[in-house]
Amino acid sequence: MLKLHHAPNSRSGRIVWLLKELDMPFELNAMAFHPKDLKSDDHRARHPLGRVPVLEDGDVMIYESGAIMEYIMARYGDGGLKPAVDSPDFPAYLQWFHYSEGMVMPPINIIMVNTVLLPPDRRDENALNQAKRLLGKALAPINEALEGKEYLAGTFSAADIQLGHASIMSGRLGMIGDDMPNLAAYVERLQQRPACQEAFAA
Ligand SMILES: N[C@@H](CCC(=O)N[C@@H](CS)C(=O)NCC(=O)O)C(=O)O
Repeated sequence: MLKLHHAPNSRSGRIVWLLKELDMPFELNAMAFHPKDLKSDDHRARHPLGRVPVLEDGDVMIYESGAIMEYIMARYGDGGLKPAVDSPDFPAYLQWFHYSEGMVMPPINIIMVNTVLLPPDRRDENALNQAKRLLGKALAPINEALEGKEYLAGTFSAADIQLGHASIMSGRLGMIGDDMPNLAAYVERLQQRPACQEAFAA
């Protein structure tokens, strides 16, 4: 059975979300989001940086949330949650799937570091403000792309998990303003999905 190495309120929720959407059984190794677990010798043997998510599948050990999503869909997804290669939705699927780690998560990381993770005396106000501006700029095209649409690439797909998760995080950081109504409605829509709710509760 697949085993997901997980910490709450982290990107490993994306994998829980995907597995729940696919209705696949899996074992969860729920660690604390704390160096005592993430930087332990056991976990560093799974991921050299001591990060999550990591997926274990028999002899396979794989990290990077996007790679894990693709791995699960390719081996077990039966063509679901991803447009076919010759579908007109396929380029948008690829673009938005990768936009999550490429454009949205980098400023989110800086915001998290300078609000939650570092002690107040080590936080950098300039870096925080710059990251907030960058995140606002990165979210605007998602809001535009969602004009008149429910999902990013045709019907609900793994791009909506990968970038949807980052969008929900952005909302929690107070970064989805009144000027982004499509994105706000999208986040609401995603949060109605039972698999999304289970992922954020895991
Ligand atoms: N690009 C990686 C990022 C992995 C990552 O940074 N995970 C965070 C949780 S969201 C983590 O494990 N942080 C713990 C740490 O930095 O010590 C992915 O998408 O899996």
